[in-house]
Amino acid sequence: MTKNEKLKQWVSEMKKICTPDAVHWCDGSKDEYDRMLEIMLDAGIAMKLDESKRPNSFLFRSDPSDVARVEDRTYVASRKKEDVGPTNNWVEPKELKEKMLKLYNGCMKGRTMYVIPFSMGPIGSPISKIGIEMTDSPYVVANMHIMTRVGTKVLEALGADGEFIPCMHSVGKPLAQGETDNGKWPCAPIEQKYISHFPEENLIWSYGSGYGGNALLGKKCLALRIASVMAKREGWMAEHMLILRLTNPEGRKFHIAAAFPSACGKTNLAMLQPTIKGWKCECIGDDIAWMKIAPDGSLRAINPESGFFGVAPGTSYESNPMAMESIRKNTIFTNCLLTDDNDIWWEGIGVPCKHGVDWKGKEWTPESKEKGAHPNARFTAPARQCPVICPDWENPEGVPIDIFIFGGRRTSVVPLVTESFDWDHGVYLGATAASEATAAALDVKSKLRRDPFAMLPFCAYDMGDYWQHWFDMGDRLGKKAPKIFYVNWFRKDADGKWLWPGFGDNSRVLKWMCDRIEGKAECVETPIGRLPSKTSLDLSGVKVTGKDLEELLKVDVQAWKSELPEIEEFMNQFKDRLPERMKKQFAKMKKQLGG
Ligand code: OXD
Ligand code: MN
Repeated sequence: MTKNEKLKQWVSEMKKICTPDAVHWCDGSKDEYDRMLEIMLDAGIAMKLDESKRPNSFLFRSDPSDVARVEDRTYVASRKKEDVGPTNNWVEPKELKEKMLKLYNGCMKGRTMYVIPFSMGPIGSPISKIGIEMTDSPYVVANMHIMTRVGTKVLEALGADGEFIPCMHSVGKPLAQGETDNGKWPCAPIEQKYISHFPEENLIWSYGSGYGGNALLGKKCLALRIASVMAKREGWMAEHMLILRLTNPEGRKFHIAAAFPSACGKTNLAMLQPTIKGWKCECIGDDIAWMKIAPDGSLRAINPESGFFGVAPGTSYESNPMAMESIRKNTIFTNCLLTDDNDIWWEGIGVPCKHGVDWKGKEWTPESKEKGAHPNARFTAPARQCPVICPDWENPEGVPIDIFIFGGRRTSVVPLVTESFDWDHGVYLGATAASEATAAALDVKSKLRRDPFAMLPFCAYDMGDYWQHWFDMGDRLGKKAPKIFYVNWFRKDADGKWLWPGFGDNSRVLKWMCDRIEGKAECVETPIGRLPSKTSLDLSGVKVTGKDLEELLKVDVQAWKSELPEIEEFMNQFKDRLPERMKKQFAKMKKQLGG
């Protein structure tokens, strides 16, 4: 229990509304984790995997309607509509609360309400924040144990009058007297799902979904949406970025934070195994970075999470051996295929599967029409299990960021790597980032999606104001501002063949960036930014033909020019919130492209 009156009051208030059968305060212990899994094994919604192959690991199958984030059902309820801008769903806060209170009323009948005290970031770090999630889902409790720091030590850090971010969650499936889940993943129908944010109150209310970012509220809801608003208010940064450390053969350490939209290989890059001799890469985080300017003027980053909630399909010993090692034990799998020998499998795991049970619980063979694993099937694994986790990954002071990278999945037009001319141009590159479709959100259908800073689904205030915040941070960082680059690993030739080997060979591009910082690598000036000169990329031992390299580093001025009207239209939606400095960047780009 806690001495924090505000917390006690909130718990008792929500208990009255949700009427759970019991309340359990989570202590974060291993016993508690085991108990959650036991409850779910008994309810028939968890399966224990083979102990010798995958120790202490479990498989869940969600309801087919509850497999990803639901952007259409995600709301930002600021007091003023104009503050959320055109990229968020706005509802008047009072109206949304009234609607949701009706749903919360009695929603935990037959279930236990778990109170999860959690810290985003190492407990006690000047960059960390405390959240309290209330949930009726043992699946959420177990996942939060992995993804955040949970338990009594957080309540101790909170003390009697510390600040916390209240995160309310229910799966929205009360149980009648004697009813059990009986093998069925509990959730509410799509039209009753609400993932709601009240930024002025630092408050999160989620109802109806038990899955991922909709339910593990520390992640997208707190560490990105609510934190984005707090960061703007308080002068720091909450970004959808991986963090890694790259050490060169001379021992100099570079810290890189990189933003890519969902399903662009962020986890792969975060755990990169360099193919160039003498370079070492270590992972600090794979999804979110919180950054503050330290007293020495450097930008210091922490990973607020303590686990990986990674997309399983496509993960293999070839694409990401370090992720495969991270998930060998103590891992929760969701919506993967179950093999006949009680292990997991998914498309792109690198080994064949002849027979199994698919993510919907149906018999599956390679001849089946449907996929064995859902494209957004996930693993939840402790970060400490990653063999290349950086020794400083829990350093409360964070690591100093030298390089920002933006990117997206573009099969054409965008070259392998571009260095921005300066900070403002880098902000323009981040703002105009675009990617081709993803499976991480249920309801995103358009082919090319502009996803500024990979924050489109996660920035909970006007995107124009967010860009201004980036310009302001650049001013404050001055000479200590990280260099900004834009990358695209996904170029294809006219026959649909990948032009760049990717994966470990992406280290060659990172090396070029580090060498640029040290003034050791050449570049060529182009209208869109600085690109590597043909000889400055280290391609020793890799098979990239001269023709492919030329294509990878080509700037097709005509193609870039043809995207300008759409970029202009995209920017103009922010009306008077579009920063003057962004308009200037656009005009400059247009001029440079001869438009
Ligand atoms: C994620 C996402 O799950 O970005 O990380 O959708
Ligand atoms: Mn993400």
